[in-house]
Amino acid sequence: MSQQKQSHPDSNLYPEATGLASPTVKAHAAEHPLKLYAGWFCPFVQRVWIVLEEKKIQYQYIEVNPYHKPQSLLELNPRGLVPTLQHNNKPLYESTVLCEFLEEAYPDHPPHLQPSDPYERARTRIWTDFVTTRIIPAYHRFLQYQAARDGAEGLQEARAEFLRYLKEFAAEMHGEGPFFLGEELSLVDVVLAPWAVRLWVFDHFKEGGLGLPGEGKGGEDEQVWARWRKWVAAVEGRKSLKETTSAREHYLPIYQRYADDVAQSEMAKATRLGRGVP
Ligand SMILES: N[C@@H](CCC(=O)N[C@@H](CS)C(=O)NCC(=O)O)C(=O)O
Repeated sequence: MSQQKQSHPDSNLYPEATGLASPTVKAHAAEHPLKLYAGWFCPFVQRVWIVLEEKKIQYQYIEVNPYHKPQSLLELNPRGLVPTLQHNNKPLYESTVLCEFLEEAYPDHPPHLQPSDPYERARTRIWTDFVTTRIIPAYHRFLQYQAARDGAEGLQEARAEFLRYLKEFAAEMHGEGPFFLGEELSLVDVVLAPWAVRLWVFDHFKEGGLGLPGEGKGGEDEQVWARWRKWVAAVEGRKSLKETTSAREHYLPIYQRYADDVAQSEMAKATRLGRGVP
C-alpha cells in the first residue's frame, strides 16, 4: 500500500478554514498561476498567507491535508509539507524561503516587509532564524511536555526556557515599535505572529498556564515584558493575521494531541527526538 493511502493518526482534522479565514479562502478559490497549497490550521502556512494578504497578491488557495498527502502535493514537495507554493508551474517550499520569495518576486506590492538597508536586513534574518531554531522548538517542548510522565520540575524548566526566548526576542525590538523594527510590519513579525496568536494553548492545556508576567508584574524585566505585550497587541490587531485565523474550537482537537504528546506530525516527532523544526 502506498504511504499516502495509510491513515495517518493526525489526519482527522476539520476539513476547511472557518471563522474570519473562511471568506479569505473563498475569495481565492479561482484558478491562478500562483497557488498556495495550505492547511488552514498550520502556523507555517499562516506566515506565507499573511504575506500574500498584506501585499494583496493574487493567488489560488488550495486546501490539502498534509497528514493525508495528496499526490499533487508530493509531486511539488517531496517532503510533503505545507506550505508549498506553485509559481508559474514551478514548485517552492519552506515558509521563510517563501516569505522572502514573495517579497522579492512582487516588488510592486507594498508593504515592503524587508528593510532596504543591508545591515538591518541581515539583522532581521538573525531574529527570523532565532524564531525558527529557538522559539518554535521551545514552544513545542513546553506544549508536548508530560508532567505526569516526566516530572513536574521539567515542566517548569520547559516553561522557563520558552519565556526566556520570548524575552530575548522582545529585548531586541525597537524601543517604541510597536513592531520589531519600528512602526512598520516586517518579516520578523510575520514569522512569529502565528505562534503569538497560539499562545492560548498553554493556558488551555498546561497546568500553571503560560506564566507570562501581567502588566506591572515583570519585576526587573517589566520594561521588556511591556514591550512584548505591546508587540503581541500590534500583531493580533493586524487584519492579515485575523483574516487567516480560523475559529478556535477547530484548533482544539489538533493542539490536544500535541498537549497529550501523541501527535505524529513531523514537528511532534522532531520535538520528541530533541530535534528542531522539520
Ligand atoms: N519547515 C517547514 C515546516 C512546515 C510544516 O511542518 N508543516 C506541517 C503542517 S503545520 C506539515 O505539513 N506537516 C505534515 C507532516 O508532519 O507530515 C516550513 O517552514 O514550511
